[in-house]
Amino acid sequence: MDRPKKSALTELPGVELPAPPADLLQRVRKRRRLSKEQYVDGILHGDRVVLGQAITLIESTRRADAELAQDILEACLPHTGQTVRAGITGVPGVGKSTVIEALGTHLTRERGEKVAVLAVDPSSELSGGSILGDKTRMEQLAADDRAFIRPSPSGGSLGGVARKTRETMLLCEAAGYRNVLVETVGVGQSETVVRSMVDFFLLLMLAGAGDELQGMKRGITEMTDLIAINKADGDNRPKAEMARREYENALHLFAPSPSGWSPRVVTCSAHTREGIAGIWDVVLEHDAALKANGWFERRRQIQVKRWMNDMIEWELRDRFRRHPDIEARLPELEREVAEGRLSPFRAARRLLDVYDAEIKAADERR
Ligand SMILES: Nc1nc2c(ncn2[C@@H]2O[C@H](COP(=O)(O)OP(=O)(O)OP(=O)(O)O)[C@@H](O)[C@H]2O)c(=O)[nH]1
Ligand SMILES: [Mg+2]
Repeated sequence: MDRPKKSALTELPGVELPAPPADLLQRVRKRRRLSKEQYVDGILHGDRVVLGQAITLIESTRRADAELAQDILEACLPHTGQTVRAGITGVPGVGKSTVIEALGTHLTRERGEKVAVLAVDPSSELSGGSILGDKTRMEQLAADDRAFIRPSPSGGSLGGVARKTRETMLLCEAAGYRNVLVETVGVGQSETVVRSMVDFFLLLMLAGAGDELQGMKRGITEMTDLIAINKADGDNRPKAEMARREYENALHLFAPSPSGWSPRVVTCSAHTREGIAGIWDVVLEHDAALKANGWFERRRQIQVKRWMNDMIEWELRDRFRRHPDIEARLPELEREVAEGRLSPFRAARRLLDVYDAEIKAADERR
């Protein structure tokens, strides 16, 4: 286990005490709110309980928690980045969670590495969390000391969910998880958002599921580094192999990505685990190729710039909506727009003017 012998939580100056029982320590920690230093120390020592609590701060809607979370994040930032970040997508039922279980245990058992499993699922408030509901699909990984599984943060917009997942990813990296797998539901915009936070994007497909070109929309193939036809086991094997060749041919129709990487197509079975190690080999090959030609660094720079801009937009929207004058006037103006008495353009302008005036007044008071 990577847990430290001593951390700020267990250390008493000058006294050597036997470590308290783990469950007691866990209960005490749960009740106490730690200082920033204690959180950071715990995370950097790979303490899973402290890591979990820090993530809870990131997910909290309380202002004080959010500020503490940002302080912790900033202190952890220098210890992040030396990692492999992979996103996994595919239609519901394709086997994302089962593949993650297989990939994750390949990493922990065969490669002896730590892995964090996160998710972006903006619908998780309704469904109760995609990964949590799937813990049975990740039984081995959930019981593995080298793995850390965190369900999708719930509540809020896709942007809010993505922001929290990004920050969670960084804390996990600081805690020594050198591989991060992010599962996303294969619907809506969440793939684009996950693509913008990972280095490698894996699309899972099924053979013979009707439309062979399911998901082969331009957008998704441009984002994809590897297509894996899952459930290539039993009677399904020949069909999967056929689908693999079809996808491979279809991919030739698209121009290669600017990074120089041409997407691959493989078959795999999360049940028999055939092809699972091969998927990770492709991830590592991609990692090495893009590091060699400079695209790895370039993409990460693009991603952090986008992150900064997302933060600005998110924060501006939040400040605007929480402003008392806006809160007071918004319902009335919405009603007028809905009833056709005011154009949406004019209503938006009016609210923005109110906000501008408020900022000007605040500036003058300073
Ligand atoms: N035969 C076979 N079945 C598989 C394989 N991988 C997954 N399954 C089964 O397919 C079903 C769906 O698997 P999940 O891993 O939950 O799929 P998912 O994509 O995570 O689904 P959502 O989270 O609902 O989007 C389960 O019954 C799995 O046991 C495989 O390689 N072979
Ligand atoms: Mg799943």
